[in-house]
Order: sequence, then structure tokens, then C-alpha cells
Amino acid sequence: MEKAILVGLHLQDTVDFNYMMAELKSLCEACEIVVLETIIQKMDKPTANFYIGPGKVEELKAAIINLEADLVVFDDELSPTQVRNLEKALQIKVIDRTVLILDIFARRAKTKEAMLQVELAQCEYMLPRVIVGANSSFSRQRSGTGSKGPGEKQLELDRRFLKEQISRLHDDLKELVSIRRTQREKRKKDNTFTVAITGYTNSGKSTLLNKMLEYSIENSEKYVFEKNMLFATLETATRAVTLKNNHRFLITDTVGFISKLPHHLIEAFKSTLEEIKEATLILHVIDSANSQFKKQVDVVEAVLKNLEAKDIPVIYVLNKLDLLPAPEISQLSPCVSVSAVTGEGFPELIKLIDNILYNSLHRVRMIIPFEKGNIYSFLKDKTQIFSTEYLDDGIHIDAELNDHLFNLYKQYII
Ligand SMILES: Nc1nc2c(ncn2[C@@H]2O[C@H](COP(=O)(O)OP(=O)(O)OP(=O)(O)O)[C@@H](O)[C@H]2O)c(=O)[nH]1
Ligand SMILES: [Mg+2]
Repeated sequence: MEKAILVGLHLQDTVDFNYMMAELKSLCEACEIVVLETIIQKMDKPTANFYIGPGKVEELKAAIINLEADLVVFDDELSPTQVRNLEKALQIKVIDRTVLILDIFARRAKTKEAMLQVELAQCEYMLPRVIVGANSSFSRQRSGTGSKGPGEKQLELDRRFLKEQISRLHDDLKELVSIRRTQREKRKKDNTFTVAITGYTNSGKSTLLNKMLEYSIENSEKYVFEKNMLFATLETATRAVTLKNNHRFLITDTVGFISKLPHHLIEAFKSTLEEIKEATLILHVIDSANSQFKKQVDVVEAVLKNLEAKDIPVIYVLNKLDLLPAPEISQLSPCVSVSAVTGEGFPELIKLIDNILYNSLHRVRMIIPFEKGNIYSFLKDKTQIFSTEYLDDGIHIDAELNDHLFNLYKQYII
């Protein structure tokens, strides 16, 4: 196990500094790094050369020797110059928050798609940091903390090779993405509603999906992996839920978010996150037992905005109700309090989901004249048709229309 000293820069306008440092420690733990000590400096802004001030660099140097540390972890993304200068001055491996997060992703990635996405993000991160003839202390930045991913073989890579690698990864991913897209389009055609679960990492998204399966009348579905750790889930899992009233929807669990999520990762995981964008409804799961949950909500909302998913209806799910009474938050609406462990609040949550998905639907009987066959094909594509009969006066159907289609084809409804 590697032993690290954490370094945090407490900028004047950061209100949640202690929380961010605690989160950095959890990220280290997820990478099996032991934290020996935390060194903090209060400043107005980072210095260009070392991120921290020159006096702090000296203090850090002494601490490294005293505590026999193997590496130093900084609380925010360092510029290539800062890393270079720090490594030179300290004679030790220097990494930042971004490297830690990339590393956790590399350790957790299991599917081909997730592995390619992580590798892509790592290569993009490395690209500006690879200097011709760079000294070997850069190796950690390249190979992470002994995880899979690009790994040791990258030591000899130069910029050109990295660029080739990036374009190869893009090509490989494109192929996988098109498969996923085809599946999604099929779902759309089948007129299946999709509910996407989203939220901060460790908020209970996977636990919520598993609990939801218990409320499905056809529950032959496989449970997903849930665990008390950052980024337990990296791949998307989709399961079908059929409610007692036979209303059916698909529910999707996917990767969680964290503050300062490296933008290369968001880019690389766009295809995974597209699932959220294409959903009929979003469940935003909030760990209301976490004292910083409001901050976490803001982080998630910002990512959703970045994904252009802000026009999709959202239900705010205040989770972990069994640990603490649910907080009163009037600005989050509609909102349900639940416990994904005990199932408390689930009947309300399910009712709300059902209402949003199905309430705006009108069950109707229609007669579509034969010469309007195109309307029939269109409806078959867009809505659920329960029965079809070809009679003298046209095609008789029993269908479920949303408001829009209901108004559009009013004249054919009987
Ligand atoms: N007490 C309590 N614990 C919960 C609840 N929901 C989830 N947990 C716990 O919180 C931890 C994280 O749960 P997950 O479902 O893996 O969280 P996630 O949001 O999927 O996390 P990532 O996949 O890592 O982003 C686990 O230890 C769960 O048992 C809840 O309602 N009450
Ligand atoms: Mg999960």
C-alpha cells in the first residue's frame, strides 16, 4: 500500500473545503492509498509554479522525509508545469484529484465499453502532460495506481502514439455506441418508457433499483451490484418493472457523479450518460443523510445541464430515510422520501412514477380510414396499440395516446 500526504489549498471563497478534503481521503481509500497527513494552505489563488506557495513546498518536503511518504496527492487538478516543478522539488510522485478519479474508474471498469471509455479519458488527460524525454517520475501519472487501463506499457509513449491511441479508442467506441443506440431505438419503437436513475456517487442508486425490482410483478430480473464505496457502478444496467396495474417501464442505473468530475471522463462517458438524456423520466437520488447533500444536488444538476438533459421531468428521491428524518426542501419538487434499504416510501414513489408516465395517456378506440394507412403506421410506431381489426369502414384500433396525439387525431376517436 502506498502512503500519501494530502495537500489542500483553502481558497477564500470555498465554503465546503473540509468536505472536499474528506472526499479526497475517500478517493484515496478507494485507490488503496494510506493517508499519513493532510497539509493545508490558505491562499487567494494557486501559484502558477507550484500550486502552493514556496514556503509550503519546503514544509511539505520536510513532512515527506519525516513520515516516509511515497507520494503527494493534491486536492485539485494540477497543470503539467506544476506537476513537473513539484516532482523536481520534492523528488517524489505527485498526483492530483483527477488522477485518483481516473484510477478508480480504471479499477472498476469491467465491460469493454467502460474500459475503452476510461482508457480514452486517461489518454486525453496524459496528452498535454507527456513531454519528449520526460523523467520517469511521470510514470504514476501515466499508469495510475497500479490499475489496469493504459498501464506500464505507456511509459514509452510519445504524444504521437497517444494521439493514435485516442483515435483508435474513438473508433472502437463508436462501434459499441451504435449497438447501444439500436437497442434504444428499438425501445422507443416498442413505446417503452425508460426511467433513468441518476445522482451523486454512493447515494443509493443501485440499491434503489434493486428494491424497485421487488415491486415488480414479474421479477425474474437480476439484481445489480451495490456497495458502500465511491463509484461502485460504472456500467449501465437496465431492468424491466411491471407494476400491479400492468403498467410497465424500464429502469436504468448508471455511473454516479462527484464534484470536480474530470471533464475528460464526462466526455468519454457521454455514450453511457446518453441513456439519461433519452429517458422519459429521471429519478434524482439524493443521500439525505449526508450533511453535504445540497452541494451534491447542485453538482448533479450541473452535470445534467451539461448533458442537455434538463428538459426531462425529474423526481427528487430523498434516500436513506431510515438513517435520519427526511429534510424539508421546498425547492426540490416533486420530491419523495424513501429508504432503498427498508422500502419505506416506495409505494409513494411508484405511484408518482406511474402518474407521470401514464396519467397523461388516453385509452381510446379509433377508426382509421384505409386511405389513412400512414396514420395507422405512425401510431403503431409511437404508441401502444392493444388490438387491431380490419372492418368495412376502416382499421379499428384500441390504443393509448398521449395528449399530443390525442389532440392531433381527435377526429378518428369514437
Ligand atoms: N441506511 C441506508 N443505506 C443505504 C440506503 N440506500 C443505499 N444505502 C447504502 O449506501 C451505499 C451505497 O449504495 P449504492 O446503491 O451502491 O449507491 P450508488 O448510488 O449506486 O453508488 P455508485 O454506484 O458508487 O455511484 C451502500 O452501502 C448501501 O447499502 C438507504 O436507504 N439507507
Ligand atoms: Mg451504483
